[in-house]
Amino acid sequence: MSKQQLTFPEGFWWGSAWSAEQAEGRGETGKAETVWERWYKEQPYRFYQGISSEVTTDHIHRYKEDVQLMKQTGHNSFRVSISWARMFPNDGIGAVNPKAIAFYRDLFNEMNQNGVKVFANLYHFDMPAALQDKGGWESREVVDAYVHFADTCFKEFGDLVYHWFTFNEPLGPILGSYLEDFHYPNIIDFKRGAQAAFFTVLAHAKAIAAHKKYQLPSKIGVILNLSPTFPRSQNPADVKAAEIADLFYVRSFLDPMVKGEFPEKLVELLREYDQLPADYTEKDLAEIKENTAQILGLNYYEPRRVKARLTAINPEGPFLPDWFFENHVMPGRRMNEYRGWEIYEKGIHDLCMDIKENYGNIEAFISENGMGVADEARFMNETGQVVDDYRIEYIQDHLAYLWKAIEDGCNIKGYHLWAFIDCWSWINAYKNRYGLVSLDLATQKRTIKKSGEFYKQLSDNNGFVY
Ligand code: BGP
Repeated sequence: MSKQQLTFPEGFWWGSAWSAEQAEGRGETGKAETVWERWYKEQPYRFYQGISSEVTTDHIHRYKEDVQLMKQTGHNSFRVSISWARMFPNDGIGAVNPKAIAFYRDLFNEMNQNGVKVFANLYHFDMPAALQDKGGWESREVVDAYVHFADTCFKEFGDLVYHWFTFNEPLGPILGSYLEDFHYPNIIDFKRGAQAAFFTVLAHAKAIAAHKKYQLPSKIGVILNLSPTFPRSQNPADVKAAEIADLFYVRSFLDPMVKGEFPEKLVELLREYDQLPADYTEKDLAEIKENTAQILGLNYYEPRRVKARLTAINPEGPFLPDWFFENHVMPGRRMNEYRGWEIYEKGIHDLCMDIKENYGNIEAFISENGMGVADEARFMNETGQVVDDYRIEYIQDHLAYLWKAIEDGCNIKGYHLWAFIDCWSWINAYKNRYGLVSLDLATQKRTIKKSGEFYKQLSDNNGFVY
C-alpha cells in the first residue's frame, strides 16, 4: 500500500497524562497519608522492588523543567490529577492547604504560559487513608468530602483549567479493592464493591452539579478504561459470555456516567444474585440522571476476549463476574510481553464507533494509550537516549485507526499518551516504563526518548505519513 499523509482536525489535542500520586513526590507542602502510602507501610513487599509512591518523578520540585519538556515533546495539552490528600492535609477534610493551592496555581500558570492546556482530573486512585478508614467509597460521608474537595478545586483553579474530569478509571479501584486484590483495602466482596461503585457514580454526578454552579467555560467529564469485548466465536454461549463481560466491565460506569442510567440487564442480573447495593435512593438516581459527563476520556490499551465458562465454579465461593465467562487469549496475536496485553490497534476504532453509535457521539478523546516496557535502559544508545522505535510504531498504528474513526464521523478531539516522563505505577512501581521522556531514578535526570522527538513532529505537523 502506498503511504499517505494522515492529518488530524485543526486544534487536535496532542499530549499525555500522569497522576499526582505517580509523579509528584511528597514535597514539603503537607499532605495527608494516602491509601498507597498506608498499604506500602503495611506490605512493602507487594510493590515492585519495594519502591513506594513517595519515591517518584519528583515533579513537585521540577515542574518548571517538566513544563519545558512538555513543550519540547509537542504537548499542547496535558492531564494532571490534583491530590485530594495535598489539598486537604488534615485527613482529606477540614481546612484547605494554601501551599497546595499555590503549587497547583503555579503549575497551571506555567503550563498555560507555555501553550499547554490544563486537563485536570480530581481522582486517580489516591484516597486519603483516613477517609478509607471511614469506609472509602462505601460511605456517603466520603462522597460529601470528595464533593467539597471538587468544589474547592473549581473555585481555586477554575480560571486556569481547560477541562475537568471527575475520575480516572473508576472501575480500577472497585476491581482492585473488592474483587481482585490489587488495591487497598484488598477485600473480596462483590456486594460491597457494588455499593462503592454506586457511590462513585453518585460522587461523579454531584461534582458535575458543583461545576455547573460556577458557570465556567470548561467542560467536565470522566475518563474510563474501556476494552471492546469480543466473543471467542459466534457460538451463542460465547456471545452471551461476551455480553455479560461487557456489562460488568464496559457499561457499568459508561452508562450511568454518560447516559445517567444503569444498564437494566446488569441491574437484573445483580438482583437475581442478590448483589445490588443496599443503600440507594430515588433522589440519588435523579441526581445521577441529571448530571452526566459533557466530555469523555477513553483509556484504551487492549481488547477483552472471552469465552463461555468451561470449568465449574464453586457456588459456595464469593460472587464474581467471572462466574459468567472465562478470558480467552487469541492465538497468534501480537502481545505486549511485559504487560501481558494483546496489541490490537483496531480496537481503538471499535471503541470510538461504540461511543458514536450508542452514546450520542459525545465529545471524546483518547486519554490513555501506550506501551509499557521493562528494562528499557537496554535500548539506550551511546548518548543515553532510549531508541524506542517499538513505541513509535505502536503510536502510529493506533493513530491510523483513530484517524479512520474521525473519518467515519467520530467526535474525537485529541490523543494523550500514557505517559509523559517515566513515572511510578501502583504495584508495578518503575517496572514498566511508558514515558516519552526517560527517567534516571537515582539522579532524576530526564532525557527525551526517540518517541518524544517523534511526538514533537507529530504535533507540529498535526499528523504523520503512514
Ligand atoms: C492505567 C492507569 C495509569 C497507569 C496505566 C499503566 O490503568 O490509569 O495510572 O498506571 O494504567 O498501568 P501499569 O503501569 O500498571 O502498567
